[in-house]
Amino acid sequence: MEYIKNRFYEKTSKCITEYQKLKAEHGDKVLANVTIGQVLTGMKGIPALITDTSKLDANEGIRFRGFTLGELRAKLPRLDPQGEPLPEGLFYLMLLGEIPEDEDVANLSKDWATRAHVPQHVFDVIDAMPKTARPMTQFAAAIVSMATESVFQKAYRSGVHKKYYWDFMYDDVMNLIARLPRIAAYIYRRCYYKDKHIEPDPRLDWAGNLAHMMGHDTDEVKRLMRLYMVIHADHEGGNVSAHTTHLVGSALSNPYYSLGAGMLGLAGPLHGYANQDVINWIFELIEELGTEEPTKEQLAGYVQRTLQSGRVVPGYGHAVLRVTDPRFTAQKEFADKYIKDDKLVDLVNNLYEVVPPILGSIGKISNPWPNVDAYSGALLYHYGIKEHSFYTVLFGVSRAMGVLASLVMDRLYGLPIERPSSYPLSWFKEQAEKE
Ligand code: HAX
Repeated sequence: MEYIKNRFYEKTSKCITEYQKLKAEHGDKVLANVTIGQVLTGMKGIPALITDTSKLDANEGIRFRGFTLGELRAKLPRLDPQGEPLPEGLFYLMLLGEIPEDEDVANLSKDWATRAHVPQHVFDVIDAMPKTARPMTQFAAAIVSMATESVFQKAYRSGVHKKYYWDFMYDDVMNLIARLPRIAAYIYRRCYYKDKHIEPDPRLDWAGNLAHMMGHDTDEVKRLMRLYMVIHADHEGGNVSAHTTHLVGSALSNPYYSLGAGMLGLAGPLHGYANQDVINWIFELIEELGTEEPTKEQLAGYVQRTLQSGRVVPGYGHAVLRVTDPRFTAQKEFADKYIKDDKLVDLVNNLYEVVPPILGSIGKISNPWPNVDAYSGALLYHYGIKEHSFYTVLFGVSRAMGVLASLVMDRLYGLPIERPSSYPLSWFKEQAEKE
């Protein structure tokens, strides 16, 4: 499947010159003034990272290489004309900047299937942990333990010229993405199905195989898994999982270390763990209210109690978005189309009516609208994937595609080690008091 790699090089290597020219000729150009407020609120809005794979607009949501989610769901290749696009197609688009043909996607599926063998020691590392270890702990440890396989690391140590780093990085990245479904499914079957593992089926697509190995081998779950893997894949470069992967990679750490670090960021409650928190919070709600079909007044009361107890309402709010997340809408459309009479899905839909006005009325919350995590658990639960402590692993399998595509580009551009400046709090106070 060398042609994908060659095309990637042909297309992206042109940008190396642009990058070098920008650096040499326009290095002094001022992009933006940084306010103390931006620094104190998590560096929001500071243009500081190069990410080509996707761009997030506050009022529109994510665009992958210029395409909205809706456009991609119509344009990317799929197995069934009525089904969801294959994540392989999205990866191709993120990497190359062009919509693939059916054949390209089929080739990528085959390429990943041939790279999917997971070394035994990775399973041994997972098995060394108690089954009660959080699935994200097992997932990140498994990823890091695969660094023994890193061709990038071997090449670096053998003294290869830095202009070829991207080439080895590409192979590591493809191997890594190819193996993630097997690792995720292994953790799933280990934790919840008494170690009764299911072998991969190399004829299946990447997401379909994940559903198969998890033991949810129906067309419906495969369709959901393809949607899930597409919508979670990337959210520009500043989110915690993407930024961490990129930052660790900037030290020329191998992609196994970089992604492992990124996944540990994803495991935080304000990021990817929110997809578990939402379901936990909803089950607590059902327990406290004593009904699976609460009224909107009951829901509003529960939301108020959550806020009064100093907690966040999980699945709502966003650091960049200021509208309902299109990834939420894509899942809602999916549910509206395929799911009838599901109390959990109905409850999630009712929360969508109840929560935003309450959060909006507080005043300090920048975005009262739902994000991707508000819906995903209800869909997985509906289709029988009820083990919510696993949900962030699924997010991680998908997110790997975006952050690793970017990592190959980072090495092709030859991006330097990242090193922003820090100051004591007193320095910021002095700046504030200056004229
Ligand atoms: N419930 C209650 N309070 C909220 C809130 C929510 N859903 N969202 C924001 N706030 C609060 C913040 O905690 C902050 O309070 P303080 O000033 O007291 O510290 C205030 O409103 C201002 O925050 P903000 O500017 O609106 O939001 P941030 O950019 O700081 O944070 C978060 C963005 C997504 C982390 C935030 O909205 C949140 O905690 N949401 C709930 C958790 C969640 O759903 N996370 C997943 C986000 C999507 C994602 O990354 N998925 O992986």
